[in-house]
Amino acid sequence: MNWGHIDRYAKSLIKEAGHQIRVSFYQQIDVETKADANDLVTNIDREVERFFINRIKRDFPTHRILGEEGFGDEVQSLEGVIWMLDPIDGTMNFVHQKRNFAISLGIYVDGVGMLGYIYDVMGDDFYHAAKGEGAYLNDERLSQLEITPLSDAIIGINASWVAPNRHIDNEKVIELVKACRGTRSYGSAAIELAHVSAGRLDAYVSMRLSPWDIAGGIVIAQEVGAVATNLKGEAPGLLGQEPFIVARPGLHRDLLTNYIKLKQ
Ligand code: 2AM
Ligand code: CA
Ligand code: CA
Ligand code: CA
Repeated sequence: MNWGHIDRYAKSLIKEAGHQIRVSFYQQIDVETKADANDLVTNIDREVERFFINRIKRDFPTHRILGEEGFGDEVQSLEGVIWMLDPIDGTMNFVHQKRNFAISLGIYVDGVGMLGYIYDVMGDDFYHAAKGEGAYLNDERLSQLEITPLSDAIIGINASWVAPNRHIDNEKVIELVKACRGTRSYGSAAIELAHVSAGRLDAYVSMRLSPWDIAGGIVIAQEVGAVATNLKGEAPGLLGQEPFIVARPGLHRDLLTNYIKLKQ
């Protein structure tokens, strides 16, 4: 497989899609809800996904595509080449803030992440990595992450996990919020993964993410030495929704052992 060619192709496709999204702010954006009133989708999410799929199917007919809006393939196994695509990660930000959203893409072969991309469209920050070749923000290589104690760490976590809920021991989350230096929530899993990879966040935790939210970001994060797993400490399955954590090496173990506890 000519990975250099696929890498250049994917980058140019993402840049073109980013341009389409920026132009879309001059058009009508129709907002609908999906699973619940706060789970948004727009015509632009769908159009951008279809744009990717039409191109990839034309130029790489043997590859499969797993996309959030469902225009791709029904993927039930990780065999072969799979493009895992979120056309807009952070749709609520896209609708309400017109910034802080990203195109997220990971290209996997037999379940192994080969290429990863996160494009913060309005910030024009393009994070990219090829397995074994380091991670980059635009043209700048990202440094390997060093160990940071929890007391000096900023944790990306949604405030809802501090309230009582059925998924996770919120008393432990309250302890975590007190023990760390600070918390942040950006509303785009891909951008939070990019922040961890660039050393601006020390960890990011989410209780329910899909393959397209994290596939690109995992490739980037692993190239700088971050650890990305489910809450059992296993590699994400990438076939369904799962809780997810990514963090600097030592911090990852500390968070899983002492603070992030799933209810039985
Ligand atoms: P999305 O914007 O592509 O839907 C914060 O909401 C983060 O969680 C975003 O990355 C969002 O991706 C993701 N997410 C995953 N499942 C979600 C859901 N059911 N509702 C809202 N956001 C979801
Ligand atoms: Ca969505
Ligand atoms: Ca998403
Ligand atoms: Ca999305």
